Amino acid sequence: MNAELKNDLYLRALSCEDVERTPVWVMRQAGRYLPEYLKVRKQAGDFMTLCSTPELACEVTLQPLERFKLDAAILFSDILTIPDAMGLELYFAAGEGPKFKKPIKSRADVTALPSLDPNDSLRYVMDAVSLIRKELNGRVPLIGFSGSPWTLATYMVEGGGSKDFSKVKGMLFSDPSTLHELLNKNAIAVTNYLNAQVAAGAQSLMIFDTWGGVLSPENYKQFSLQYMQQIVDGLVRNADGRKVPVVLFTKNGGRWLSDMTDTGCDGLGVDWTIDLRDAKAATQGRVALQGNLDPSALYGSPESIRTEVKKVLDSFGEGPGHVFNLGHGIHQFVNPDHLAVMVDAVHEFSAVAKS
Ligand code: 1CP
Repeated sequence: MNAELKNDLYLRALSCEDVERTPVWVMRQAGRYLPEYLKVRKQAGDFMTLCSTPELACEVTLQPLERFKLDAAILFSDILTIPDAMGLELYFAAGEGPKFKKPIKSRADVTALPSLDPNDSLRYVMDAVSLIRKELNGRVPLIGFSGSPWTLATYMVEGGGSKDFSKVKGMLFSDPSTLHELLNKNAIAVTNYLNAQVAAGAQSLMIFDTWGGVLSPENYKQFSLQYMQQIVDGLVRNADGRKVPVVLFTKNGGRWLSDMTDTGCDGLGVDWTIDLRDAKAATQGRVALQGNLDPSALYGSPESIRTEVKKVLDSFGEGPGHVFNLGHGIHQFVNPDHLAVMVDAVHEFSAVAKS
């Protein structure tokens, strides 16, 4: 498992060390836009079987690395494995996205949630991490991940995805102590889950706070950021004699980058609604920045993709601490060849800029 890392650009960039060129990976790089992914998912039968069969999860994790010159692999799994393991029973209704059979409806439901031993009920994730790490054989680092306590709570209370978050926001305003109890349980579960991923071989960690941006500034701090802070404080930050960088990503959280930096994380994922010049000014080199091409730019022509890549690199400008990424996950209907254009352009332009 400890094969030497042949490409550590990603880890070095997250430590704000100098790099020969800007490393690049893509949120949801293993997913539905890839025909080879769809083939394996079909073979698995359904999404959860794919996640819970380590050999298949490993296979789809490695698929994008065969096609594109990426500098990191991300574990193939989902943020909703935690509530599933807590007994909410995740399923995917055709064409409707993730849903829970037993959503949280009351204080009693929150109190009844079991505490998790990630090496027991989420053993399949740890087995996937170990297998992927072995199969990577030091090619690039492996990113482990989880959802933020707030983002997990939105799915747990709404019973699936939501447009207006009426149930979870109803709870926030009318019964905040129940929501805090849920968020605290989620924060403990996420901390243990991420530490178990590191023990199994993850070399960097990312926390996806996809829905933090729907909160007011005050509520963001109280109901999302506070619990990400709790996690950052509880994480193992070194493994195999090397730092395990932690990256926080709040979609639509551009206003709060300075507060997020105060958690002591190593990097921030930045969506495309903020200019990296402003993100840099807000964070003052205290963290690395990961982002932030608009995922829809990949619907444009190859020529326009190259132009947009250059703009993102220029907006970060000189100095260490940049990881190129999309500002959110790659869209399902993007032509994979367009992602190759993006990745190749990052290689070409950032190496020139640094030589
Ligand atoms: O049909 C399919 O194959 C299912 C589509 C899919 C995939 C490919 C889902 C269901 N999850 C995943 C994998 C996944 N999910 C990964 C690993 C892939 C990679 O990055 O290479 C990761 C990191 C996630 C994380 C995730 N799941 C987030 C946070 C990141 C984000 O996109 O904001 C969220 C919010 C989820 C929930 C979820 N799971 C699946 C879907 C379609 C969704 C989103 C539902 C919604 O819009 O509310």
